[in-house]
Amino acid sequence: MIRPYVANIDALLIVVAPVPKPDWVCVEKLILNCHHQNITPAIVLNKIDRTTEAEPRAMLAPYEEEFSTFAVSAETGEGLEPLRDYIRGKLVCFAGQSAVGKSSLINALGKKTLEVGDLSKRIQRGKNTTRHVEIYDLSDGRAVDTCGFSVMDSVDIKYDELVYYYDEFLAYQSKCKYTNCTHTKEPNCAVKQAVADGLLNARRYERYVKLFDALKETWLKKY
Ligand SMILES: Nc1nc2c(ncn2[C@@H]2O[C@H](COP(=O)(O)OP(=O)(O)OP(=O)(O)O)[C@@H](O)[C@H]2O)c(=O)[nH]1
Ligand SMILES: [Mg+2]
Ligand SMILES: [Zn+2]
Repeated sequence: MIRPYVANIDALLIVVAPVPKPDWVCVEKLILNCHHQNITPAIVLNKIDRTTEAEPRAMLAPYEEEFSTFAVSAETGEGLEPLRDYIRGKLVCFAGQSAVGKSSLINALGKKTLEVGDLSKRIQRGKNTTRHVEIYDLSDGRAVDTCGFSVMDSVDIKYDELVYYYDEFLAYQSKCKYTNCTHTKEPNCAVKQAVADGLLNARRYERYVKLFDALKETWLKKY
């Protein structure tokens, strides 16, 4: 993978947290890159000690049908056992925004002492504490710590090319009314129909629309 720059991993653990505010576009982009490279993604919601009881389920719901998901706290140790089991015998890579707790999770899982950083008080953003990629031995597996993404990282997929990342849409789009259908707001869209008929994964389609809108907005702002 190019970002993070890693190879030969068994799974990419995409870490999100209630703070900093999750960048779901970044998450989706990582999922698409995994798909592209044949890497299994999993979603880890960290800092559940900072959430209400209902929040973890709500945040992970769009993903749990397709991927392994974990709700954990590196701080309290809550929920770490299933994650430990998942990592057993694997080389996994932690990725995600700065300050979601990637290094903290590796510390919690392996009793290591990686440097962890604070969030800046004013803007609640990470400070990019981890500056290099390194593999750590956990008791039963290995984990790669990576540098966090910051909100400034631009999304480099052009919105009208996004659809090519969703291979399974291709089978339907020739039947859309408009040849340049984006499968978002157009009438008589065969992709939308396939979602309604249960032929395409609805959660994945919803994330496509969300990412499409976000990419379009950034694109229009930029040009
Ligand atoms: N409340 C709470 N805070 C946590 C938890 N895990 C990590 N933190 C805090 O979140 C902050 C960032 O943790 P790091 O482990 O440095 O985050 P990171 O993802 O490695 O960040 P970068 O290296 O910058 O990409 C630190 O202040 C941690 O103490 C958790 O489970 N609960
Ligand atoms: Mg770190
Ligand atoms: Zn369409």
